This record gives sequence, C-alpha cells and structure tokens, in this order.
Amino acid sequence: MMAVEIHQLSNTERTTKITEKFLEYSKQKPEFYVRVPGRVNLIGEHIDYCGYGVCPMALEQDIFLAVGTRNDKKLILHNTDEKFESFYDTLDDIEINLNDSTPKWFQYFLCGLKGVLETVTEDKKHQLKGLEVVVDGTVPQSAGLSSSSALVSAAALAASHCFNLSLTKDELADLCAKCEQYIGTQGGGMDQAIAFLANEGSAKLIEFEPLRSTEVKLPQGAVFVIAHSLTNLNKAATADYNCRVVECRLGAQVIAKKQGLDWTKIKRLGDVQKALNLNLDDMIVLTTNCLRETPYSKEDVIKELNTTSSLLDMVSLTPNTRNLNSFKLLQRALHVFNEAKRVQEFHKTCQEDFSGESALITLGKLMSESHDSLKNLYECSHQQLDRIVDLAKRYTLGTRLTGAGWGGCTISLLTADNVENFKQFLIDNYYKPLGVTDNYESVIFNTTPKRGACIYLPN
Ligand code: ADP
Ligand code: NG1
Ligand code: MG
Repeated sequence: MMAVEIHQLSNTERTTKITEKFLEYSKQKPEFYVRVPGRVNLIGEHIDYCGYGVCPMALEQDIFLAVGTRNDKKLILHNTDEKFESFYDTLDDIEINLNDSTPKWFQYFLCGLKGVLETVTEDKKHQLKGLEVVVDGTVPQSAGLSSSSALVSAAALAASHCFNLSLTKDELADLCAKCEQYIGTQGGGMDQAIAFLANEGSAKLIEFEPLRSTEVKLPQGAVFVIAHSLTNLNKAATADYNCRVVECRLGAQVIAKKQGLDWTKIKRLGDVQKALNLNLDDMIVLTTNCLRETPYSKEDVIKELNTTSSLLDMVSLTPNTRNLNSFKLLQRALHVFNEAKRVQEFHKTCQEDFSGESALITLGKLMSESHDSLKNLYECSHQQLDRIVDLAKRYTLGTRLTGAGWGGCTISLLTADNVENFKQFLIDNYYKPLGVTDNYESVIFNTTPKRGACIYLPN
C-alpha cells in the first residue's frame, strides 16, 4: 500500500500565478499544493462498471490546487477560471443537492471532501481544520479526459493531507470511485484509479475487485495523439451514461435469471461470468442465446425477471433511469464482452512484442474495432467523433473515441513519421471548416504517460 508522494514545489509560471491568486484571496501563502492528472483511455471503454479491466494512461493536463488550512471549519473554494464562482460552506454541513440540472463545479469538489469526511470518526470530527483552496485546471472539460475525477480526487487528496489521515493511493482510488457517484453517475473506478496509480512512462492495466494495476509498456515507435471533436457532454447532466450502466445490469440480470441464479444478487456482467465460471467466448455465446436484439420495454424486463416495478426500481435502476422505457440488452452486453477481450489482447500484444511493427498494427486494429463497437453496439459516439475517426484512417493505425463519449475526444495510434501530416490534415479538413483559426495545439496534441497524483510543499 503506497503513500502519495510528496515533492518540493518547483517555481513555474503556473505555480507563481496560483500562489498569487491564493495570496490575493486569503492574505497568506498556500501550505501545500495538490496535482491530479486527467487520463486518456487507450482501450476498454464502458466496461469498468461491468467489472472488467481497462487500459488508461495519465495525462500532462491536470487539476492543480493551492491549499491553506483554517482554524474555523469553513470551506472556501476559488477557481482561476472566472466562469467558476467562489463557493463558501462549512465542513459540518456538506450536502450535494442534485436537481435535474448540470451539477455545479464545486459539487465535484464536495464529492471528494464528503468521501474523506466519511472516514473520520465522530469523536475526531471536532479536531478538523477548515480549508481554503484555489483550483486551476488544464484538463479539457466534459471531453472524456476525466476532468471530473481529477477534481474529485484532488479534493479528496487535499482533505486527506489536511486532516492528517495518510490515506494510501489504493485507499484514495477506491474512496474516490465511490464518492464521485454522489454527482449522480454510477461510474466504475477507472478514472480515479489511474489518477492515483499512474507511473510516468507507462500505461496501466487497471483491474477491479480487488483493485490491481499492472504496468503496460507501449511498443517502441507508438505515438498517441488526442483530437478534440469540439463537442462536449457533461456526464452527470443527462441520463445517457447511467442508461448504459443500467442496460448492462439488466442484461446481466436477465442472463442470470435464465441460468437459474438469484438475479437480485447480480449487479454487473462480470458478476454473471464469475457465478457461471465461464470464459468470455462462452459468455458471448450465452448472451446471444439469452438476450434478444429488439429493445426491451420496462414491462418486458419485469416479465423476464418475474418481478415488480418497485423491486426493479430499487435493485436495478438509478433515479434518472426509472422513467426510461427502452433498453437494448443484447447489443450492450456484446460490446462489453468483446471489449473485455480486446483489452486482454491489447495487453498481451504490449507484453509480447515490445519493439515490432506488427504490434503497432495489432494495437491499431483493436482500437478501430473498439470504436466501431462503441458506435454501433453501444451507441455512445457522436457524428463529429465519427468524422474524425473517418478522416484519421488516412494517417493512423487506429482511432477511437475515448472516455464516455457522446462528444469529447478521440485517441489515435500512429507512427512518428505520420504525426505532423495527420495533424495538418485534421486542421485543414476538420478544424478550419469548423471555424478554428489558431491555437491548434489546444485541440490536437501528442500525449505520453505521465505520473499520478502527488502533493507539493512550498520551498
Ligand atoms: P469529463 O469527461 O471531463 O470527466 P464530466 O462531464 O464528467 O467530464 O465532468 C466535467 C465537469 O467537471 C465540469 O462541467 C465541471 O463542473 C467540473 N470541472 C472539471 N474541470 C474543472 C475545473 N478546472 N474547474 C472547475 N470545474 C471543473
Ligand atoms: P468520463 O468520460 O471521463 O467522465 C466515464 C467514467 C468511467 C468510464 C468511462 C467510459 C466516471 C467518473 N467516469 O469517464 O468510469 O466508465 O466513462 O469507459 O464515471
Ligand atoms: Mg467525468
């Protein structure tokens, strides 16, 4: 169990700027700083919440906090981006009230803080100090690069350090995966795990229950380029994300019921596989036999499970999916089992063939297949993402949407000799027609694996 690393802060333009902002607001210097990176997922999309392994790497883009403690129990949050207004609260009174609108920025911070406060016993709560924080973020927002989890995780790390709790990286990853759910999405834990467990220079195979991470050395000559489609979706603002979580859960439960298992004990497709002790290929055959292609209405699911609407609401659905009446179970489950296989093959290829050109071709092919499946079976792409994927075929070995989708970014695998041509091709054929005339490096950029979360102390 590893502790989060603590380093000495080096002075850069950015650290000077955030320190000055902090001084301006609180009239004192920050006591410590927190950095948590965003991530790009190379392969394994929408399967973490089904219990399957994924392969992300940490980004250079991050959430950076300047933090000071207070002797009262106040929480004061500021943001260097003026569109995010300052927020004032007290530690005794953390509530994340979600109505039907898009969550507020500070509610992501509150998720992390609430998660950490829940680990503090009642008799210790009176000793806690308040916090004043300035947030500075460079992760593109609502674009599948996990700005949300970087913010939640940064808040949790700041609180853990401030309250002297010394939570380990694994504990923080688990805690943040759970507490980000206070924002309303039932995510699977990939983003928070890579945020804490990443090492510079390698991607990671992240597996769950128990949380494990294995280094994935990417083949020599592999270059990864992220391209922003200029469309966004805040995942907690609509039911799209939870709808997919629930479709997978219902698929798992219908298969379980047909196989004579207690369906109420099954939450994820990975749970049925474990309970039946089958391999992924067997699961694909079983899924095709147990589920049908036409969508299921809520009534159809109730009949399949021989249950009631209220039990289904309680056991299987989320508050924002209870009113839905069309669930595609076969398509979603087939995506999940095949994507889980692609992750295994991706990892195996990186292990076996570290230098060969054929490895790059295999990885690219797996990424392209992943995108096709997300577009056609999982229906979480966007026409702008599909357009980039089509244009990218000319220069890349494989391109796919990354993160939850419905907008956001693509990740491409290519060889170094094609990088500049690819970027120029997208600038000319994608970005310029959409009105982008400069600052192209903010929408299309190379990425290499960076390290995970850490704390910095001032000099
Ligand atoms: P992502 O794909 O980036 O994780 P989400 O939709 O899950 O997208 O979360 C995006 C939300 O996270 C933003 O709408 C905002 O509320 C919050 N957020 C992310 N980065 C910042 C930041 N730098 N400052 C304030 N809030 C941020
Ligand atoms: P993004 O798009 O970064 O919000 C989400 C989930 C992940 C994972 C991916 C899809 C959260 C915090 N993140 O990421 O767990 O399911 O979608 O693979 O819910
Ligand atoms: Mg997110």
